[in-house]
Amino acid sequence: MCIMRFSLATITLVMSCALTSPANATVVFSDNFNSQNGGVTALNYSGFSNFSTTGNVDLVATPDFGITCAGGSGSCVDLDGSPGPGEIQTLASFSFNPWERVSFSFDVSGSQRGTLEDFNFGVRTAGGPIAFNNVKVSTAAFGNFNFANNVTSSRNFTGLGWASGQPFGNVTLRFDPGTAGSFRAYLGSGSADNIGVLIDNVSIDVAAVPEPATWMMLLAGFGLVGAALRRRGSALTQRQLI
Ligand SMILES: [Ca+2]
Ligand SMILES: [Ca+2]
Repeated sequence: MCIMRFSLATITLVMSCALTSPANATVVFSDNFNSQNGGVTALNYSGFSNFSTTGNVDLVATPDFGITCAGGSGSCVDLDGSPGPGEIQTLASFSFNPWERVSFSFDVSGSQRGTLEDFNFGVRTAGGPIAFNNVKVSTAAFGNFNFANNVTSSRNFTGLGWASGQPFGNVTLRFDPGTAGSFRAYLGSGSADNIGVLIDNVSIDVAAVPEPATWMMLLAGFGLVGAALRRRGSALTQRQLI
């Protein structure tokens, strides 16, 4: 029985590790815009360190125009420039493999200036279409949304309306790529009246799901169970013979 207790404890340990071990998340990109342009507001800004721009977006430093960026200080991006519409897209592209999970995350708030504003976001593959599996968008404001798998060159989410007073909250797009590839992430607005949603704290991470090491632990655990059961059977046989 001692062998069995040891084995069950081992199994519990292995299963516990498999279920609770954080995925091997690697943050491959993050930008809070706070040091951009020396922390100074710039309308129709296109000098981002990590993003290209299309159309016009504004870099806004708290508390200019009555705007407070995420966390109560620092800078953020108004996606509807002077005027918009505008878009920012990561300069770098980020690679992934089929055993990994990709998450593109950012904080977004309403305009803080009395208008209902739209925005759109997504990812564009840099090396041709890929399978987007287990696509999920999580929002602090409105909960979680799951989407069907498909194979495409870009995964876009458009026409999202954010009320003026909607506070900064996280939005995360995650997907499990079916094949290796790479992508750039973007955020944009369709309106052009100088006032848009505010974006802050953009990040991208790539995590193995599950980690190969976790699978190895699971396989090792199953091996121990098999060995324990074989030893138990052998002991019973010996007792029966005695
Ligand atoms: Ca910021
Ligand atoms: Ca607008």
